[in-house]
Amino acid sequence: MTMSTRQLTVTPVSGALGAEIRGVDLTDLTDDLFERVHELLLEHLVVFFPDQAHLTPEAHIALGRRLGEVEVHPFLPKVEGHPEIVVLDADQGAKADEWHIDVTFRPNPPVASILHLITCPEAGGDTMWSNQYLAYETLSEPLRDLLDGLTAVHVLNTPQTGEHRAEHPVVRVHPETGRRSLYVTRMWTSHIPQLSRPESDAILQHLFDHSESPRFNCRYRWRPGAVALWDNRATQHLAVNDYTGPRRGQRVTVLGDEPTGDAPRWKEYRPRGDERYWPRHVTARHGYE
Ligand SMILES: O=C(O)CCC(=O)C(=O)O
Repeated sequence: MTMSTRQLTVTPVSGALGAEIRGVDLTDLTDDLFERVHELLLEHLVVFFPDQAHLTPEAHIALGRRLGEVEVHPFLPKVEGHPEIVVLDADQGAKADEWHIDVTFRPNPPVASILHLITCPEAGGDTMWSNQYLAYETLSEPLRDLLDGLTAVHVLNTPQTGEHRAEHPVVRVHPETGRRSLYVTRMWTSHIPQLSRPESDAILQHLFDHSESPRFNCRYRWRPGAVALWDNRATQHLAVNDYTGPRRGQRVTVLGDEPTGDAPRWKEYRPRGDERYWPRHVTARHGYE
């Protein structure tokens, strides 16, 4: 159902998460309007602002700064003169077509991201998000109880980037809403250190499949100039790679958070005898193959 509050029109994108907000000019956000947008972000997890082609780099960065510290990304290409804005250009290989939470291989992954799509295909190139509160809440009680007491290791390892690695709770507690969400992701999570290798592989595989399920998803059809603002603490996302031709976006990323959850209830798993420990769920990024 579409809801109009004062000058805003809010239209849910799916039953799981996401809302399109009309009636906002992101270059001219009053404090009151920003507060409303922030509330809508916490409620819907990803909010979309169509028709923002006039958004300047300065206004894009300023919106990020209202939410927290703006990241200067260590290796992605940037907009000239604006190191706070990364360029995601499909022609340069930026096709993030695997489910992920942004940058979980660092100790302080982003709170939020703001993507301004400048150029997009006539059809295709949609982005999907998945609600990780629902992913957690729909697990059985015994599995939730187990996961509440575990951590997971997240790894990026490529020749260009070197190795980045961080350990976070498998279930995190959102610092603003107090809700629990699942916090593992196919792109970066390598293993659960308290479990044996086959246990970790099997449980992670189940959690990846479950957390990406269509019943927790929304899908956004871009038009040039639209902006998406998402909460990286309770969502995953993927860009659908079903197009050819140009697709180019500019992203500001907001930092200022360290994932917290329950303390781990068990020590690290100790392999017995000559048992080999490396997790099986690895990709080329992790360098274990
Ligand atoms: O290109 C997109 O739609 C999503 C990009 C993405 O995955 C990201 O900014 O982390």
